Amino acid sequence: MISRIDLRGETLPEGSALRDLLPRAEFDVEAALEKVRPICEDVRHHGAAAVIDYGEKFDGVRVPSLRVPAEAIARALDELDPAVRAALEESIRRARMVHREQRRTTHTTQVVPGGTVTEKWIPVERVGLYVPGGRSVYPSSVVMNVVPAQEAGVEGVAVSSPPQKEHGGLPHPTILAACALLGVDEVYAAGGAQAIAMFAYGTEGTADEPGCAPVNLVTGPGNIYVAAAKRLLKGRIGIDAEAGPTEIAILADSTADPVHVAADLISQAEHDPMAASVLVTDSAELAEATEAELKTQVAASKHVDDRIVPALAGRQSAIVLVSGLEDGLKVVDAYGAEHLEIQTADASAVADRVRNAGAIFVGPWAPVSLGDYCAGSNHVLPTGGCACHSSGLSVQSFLRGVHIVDYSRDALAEVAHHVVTLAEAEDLPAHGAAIKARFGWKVPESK
Ligand code: HSO
Ligand code: ZN
Repeated sequence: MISRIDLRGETLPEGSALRDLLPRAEFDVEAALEKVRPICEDVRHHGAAAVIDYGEKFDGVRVPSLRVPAEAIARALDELDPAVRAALEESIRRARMVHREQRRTTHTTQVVPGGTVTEKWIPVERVGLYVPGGRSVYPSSVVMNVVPAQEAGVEGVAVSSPPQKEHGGLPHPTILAACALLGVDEVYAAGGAQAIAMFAYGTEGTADEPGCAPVNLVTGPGNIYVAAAKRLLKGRIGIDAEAGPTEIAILADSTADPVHVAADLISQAEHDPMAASVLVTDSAELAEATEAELKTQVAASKHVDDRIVPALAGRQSAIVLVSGLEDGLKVVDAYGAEHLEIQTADASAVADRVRNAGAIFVGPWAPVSLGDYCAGSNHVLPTGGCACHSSGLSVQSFLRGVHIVDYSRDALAEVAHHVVTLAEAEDLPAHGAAIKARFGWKVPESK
């Protein structure tokens, strides 16, 4: 069901050599670029009509209009199961608590008397939040995208999710209900690359419906075509990340409970046949017990043949045996998992030593599925090893830091000779002249 990689008795290689020994899903965004390029071009030139045509082709339903009417959003909330509503409200409340504290404050540094640099954090003006709707319909992802954008102070928040044939061409009703709970009223029934292109280029309105104004930034997970469209349109728009299949790594020792370990490995395998579940342990007994437990629990699971078994049996998943915790830490750092659970003795001390992970879940009572829904943390996280250079979605993702430079005459005079010297050293005399022009074309005396 799951392969084993035995790294015991070896000196572990460093860096990328170690990474090469570890399992990882193929996620060839480059290959999808050629398919996505004509779609983006079409949307650029033909606007909403092209987005609707592609919706018909890929989602199997032709929508009368892209913009979801306000009544449909209100109706979805009215018809939402009360238990789901209560759970979403709690998820939103906790996410707001955490993300509100991520707000940045303006900070002014007085460099010299009369010379200050202020760093001000300005929200992006308008964002497009993509919520998948194929195999996965995740209202929780609406929460994880919308909350940080709102807490950052973004004024224009638009959501897009694929039209669903069974729902008359609207996005899934729980997606719409989540938008209603969050106070988002600009929602589009568009999916895939065409939705990202719609956000990037905007669409003209008609007499019957307003168009979609272009956005500055697109965030949110999606399939390989969404990732390819993000790569293609990056620059025109900002993007959060090219999300790949979900990943869980668990660093566990003999104190871990194999029932929990197996359940957590299966929990992320349930997303996608390409999802990765990786156990890193120094305990052969835990490895054995987890494998046995996987068999039992998989047999009792849903989504077995189409997702869980191919995910666990795929080359992206494995049980990695290491000689000890130190090697385990090296392995999880080299892997840089989207989600990393620490199920060891003294888990918080071990977690503190991890360098690369999208989010870290500490001890037996913090499974990844808690973070997926209701921990207050964000579940839009870096995949594919990108955790070594990127963060998950946060308020910061929706802010830009702008330096405001304010110098008096005296403050400029004091440093003028250094500016002129550096300008000359770089053979850019006009840079120096811009200083001299302010002082009668002379470099002020240095004090
Ligand atoms: N684990 C997924 C997010 C998710 N889980 C949504 C359930 N619903 C990627 O972090
Ligand atoms: Zn999940």
